[in-house]
Amino acid sequence: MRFLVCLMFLVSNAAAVQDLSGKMLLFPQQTDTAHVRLTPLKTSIGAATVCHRSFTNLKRDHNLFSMSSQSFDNEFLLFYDFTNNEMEVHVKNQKAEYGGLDYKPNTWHSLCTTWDSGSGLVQLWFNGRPLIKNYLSAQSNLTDNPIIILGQEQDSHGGRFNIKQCFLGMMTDVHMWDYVLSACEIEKYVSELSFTPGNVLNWAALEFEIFERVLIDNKQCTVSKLSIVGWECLSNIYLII
Ligand SMILES: *[C@@H]1O[C@H](CO)[C@@H](O)[C@H](O)[C@H]1NC(C)=O
Ligand SMILES: [Ca+2]
Repeated sequence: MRFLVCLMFLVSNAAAVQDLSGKMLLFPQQTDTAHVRLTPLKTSIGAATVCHRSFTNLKRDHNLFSMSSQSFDNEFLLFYDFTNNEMEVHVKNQKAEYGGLDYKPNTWHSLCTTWDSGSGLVQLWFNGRPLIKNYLSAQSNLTDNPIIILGQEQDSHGGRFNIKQCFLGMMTDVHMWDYVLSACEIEKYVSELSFTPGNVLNWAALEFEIFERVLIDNKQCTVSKLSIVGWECLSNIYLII
């Protein structure tokens, strides 16, 4: 009997948190409703790194990662501005723009965004390449009941989606950490080597809820071009082996 209770507990736990390793999310339909809501493991963090890979052929603006709070609809947002070919990073409704990117359609792209409340600096890593650091917002944590959504961009806390900003395509390997990842860790993530999984969002143990038509599919090969892992990084790996 005790064994049975224990087993039931395990089963109900497994239903809430899923290992999405080797899987991707497929957003196949233009809507202002379909989305995925992710539950973070921590809800007040003084620094952040968000990494993910995505694939789309959209010729318009689209959301890549939307975290809202009770205070700001763009508490932490990664958004593509098609008209200006700029990747936008928003923290607490402040915006930094990264232009001149080779954001090719029908290609997997790895993006990592970092922010630290001590310095207030954000930085975007585009396919493993570090871009400039911008000052956005310092001192206060990402907090205030954060709601994290993939597929739609929040203009209110958990809602007010715009069909012209929804994501269409595939997305995988979404991780979030409560610290700024080192260059070496980002290289390992981008090259799909072993890395420390996110401690705020972990793709391999993700609590999430799907609303309407978003599908889970097997991941396709995402490394289009083998990136060169820094020597220091490689030597660390050899040491571990
Ligand atoms: C801010 O986040 C850090 C963790 O990154 C945490 O230790 C601290 O308690 C948070 N501060 C507040 C005011 O919530
Ligand atoms: Ca918004």
